[in-house]
Amino acid sequence: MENVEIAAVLREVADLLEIKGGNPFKVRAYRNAAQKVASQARPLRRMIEEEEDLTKIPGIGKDMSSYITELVRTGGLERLRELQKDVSPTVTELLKLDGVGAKTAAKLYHELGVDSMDKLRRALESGEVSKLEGLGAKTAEKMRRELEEVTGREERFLLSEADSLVRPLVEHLQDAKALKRLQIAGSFRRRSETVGDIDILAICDDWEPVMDALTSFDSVDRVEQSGETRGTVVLRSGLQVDLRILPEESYGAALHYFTGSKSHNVAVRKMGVERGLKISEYGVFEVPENRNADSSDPQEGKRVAGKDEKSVYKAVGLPWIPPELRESRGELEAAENNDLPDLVRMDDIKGDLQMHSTWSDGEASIEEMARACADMGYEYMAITDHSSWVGVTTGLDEEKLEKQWEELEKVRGKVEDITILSGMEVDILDDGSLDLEDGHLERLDLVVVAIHSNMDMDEDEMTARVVKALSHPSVSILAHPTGRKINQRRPINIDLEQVIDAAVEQEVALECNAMPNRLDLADIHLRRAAEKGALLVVNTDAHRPDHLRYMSYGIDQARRGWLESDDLLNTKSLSKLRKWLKG
Ligand code: DGT
Ligand code: CA
Ligand code: CA
Ligand code: ZN
Repeated sequence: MENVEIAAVLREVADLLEIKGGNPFKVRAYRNAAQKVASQARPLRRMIEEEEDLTKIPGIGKDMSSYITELVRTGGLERLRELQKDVSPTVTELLKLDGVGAKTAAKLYHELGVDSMDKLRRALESGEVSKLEGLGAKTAEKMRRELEEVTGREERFLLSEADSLVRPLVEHLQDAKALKRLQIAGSFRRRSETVGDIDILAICDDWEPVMDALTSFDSVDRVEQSGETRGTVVLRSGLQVDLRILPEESYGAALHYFTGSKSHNVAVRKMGVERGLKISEYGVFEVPENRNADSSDPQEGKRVAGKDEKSVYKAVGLPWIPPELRESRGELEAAENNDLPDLVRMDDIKGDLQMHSTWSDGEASIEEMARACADMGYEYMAITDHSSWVGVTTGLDEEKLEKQWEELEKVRGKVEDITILSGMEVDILDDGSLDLEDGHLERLDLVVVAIHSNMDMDEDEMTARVVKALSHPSVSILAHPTGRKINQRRPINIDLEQVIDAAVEQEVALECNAMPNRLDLADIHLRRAAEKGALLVVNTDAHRPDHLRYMSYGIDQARRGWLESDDLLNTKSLSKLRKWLKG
């Protein structure tokens, strides 16, 4: 059982407990624990195997530790089964609706017996919902719209979730006898922000032990098929995994085919047809004069390429194309013109310019964050705690900020192998002004601005709000520009073209927030911004040290946005960064 799965169970307990009306402290304890577990780099199952003490993890107490141990050892949780007797287990579905929290779900459930999306739809239609005390017609209407959206949306896994579910499976498969080579293809290899399923390719001397390894993997919930060339399983988390076993000579062609995207494949295949070649997952074949390249036999003709991926591209006169670009967004033309971008890499990153500490809603001290950033090998970092507006947290006002500077100075003395910039994530208020007075803004090394409140303004108002904030001379970075959360919250209504133009004019960097459920800006917007001459920056927005490793997801997204090292602010050396901040 992987950390994400454990976290999901703990979250479910929290949800059910809250809907039942249980002790709010307990609810919070489960929720916190779920968060902690999900972001641990080390698999808890391994800690349990090695009889390590889970309470070492901050936020995991004794009770929680025994629940997690029970869950990992038995695959279930008595506490959850009990709750599911008290409260209909399907009622947590309702929480997927934006704006429906446990309180509303509890009301719908206890007063109307609503415990599923279907029943909610009926209750909305009959007008019962709008009659509930404290809800009203407006809320009911919003619920109806949300319901439509959620039911039309397929659940896809975050790339980070897929990563943590697949890593142990790959390790397990690699131990299988007779395995020679293994690689993940599909949207996972293209580093899409979400993945529908996982496509694994393997070469082996004997298929049986490899298939057996797949179907016997601990997290497998059910086996859909398993045979000589293909196996499909569904993991307990709901993630489907396809394994294909290939002959060595086809490996490159299959890797190319199953990496996709589909539209990229179609375009490459078309280039093949123009050259008298048939390109399939089995290889690249010369089509005999009298035959049609579109005929159905995949293997006729002489094999001319396909052992490795490079040979497939070479057969149509192209250099190898990085998987992140294979979305049919002009990469074939760029490749033909020898104009593929030299994509940014993790090694290019010299610092992280947005993170939080215990001075606002972060969970680690400045010193802990600084040491963790130094461990990442960075040259610099910025502490950017929230300003005071953000209602949910205790942000910094002017007085606290002065105190924080004193602490920053102390930590600078202690952690010398990294430069710590003083920053702040300042709220953009409704009228576009900033939540900190100018005198203080000027004294900061770095001012990050962001929208955290009143997120449902209409487009014109929102655009004007953000554009005005960018015109403030102290602002360096616009954080998570669209505010979206994948599978959770829609982006704000905003005209990004205008925001990009303003960012270029005001020399403000636009963020690619690397939190795996944000990835904001998204790939196509990153690319658009760079094309228009905007500077971008990949930040983790870390709230504790282990979030810093999410930088790689931001880099994945940046690569999908065709970004090169020079397009980013945080690939600059410290002296160049300082110059830019002053300029
Ligand atoms: P996903 O799983 O929805 O996140 O996205 P993918 O891209 O992993 O798609 P998937 O798993 O359905 O198929 C894996 C790759 O196989 C896909 O990227 C391209 C290739 N493929 C699948 N079906 C077709 C097809 O009908 N035509 C072509 N040309 N390629 C296909
Ligand atoms: Ca897939
Ligand atoms: Ca698939
Ligand atoms: Zn923020």
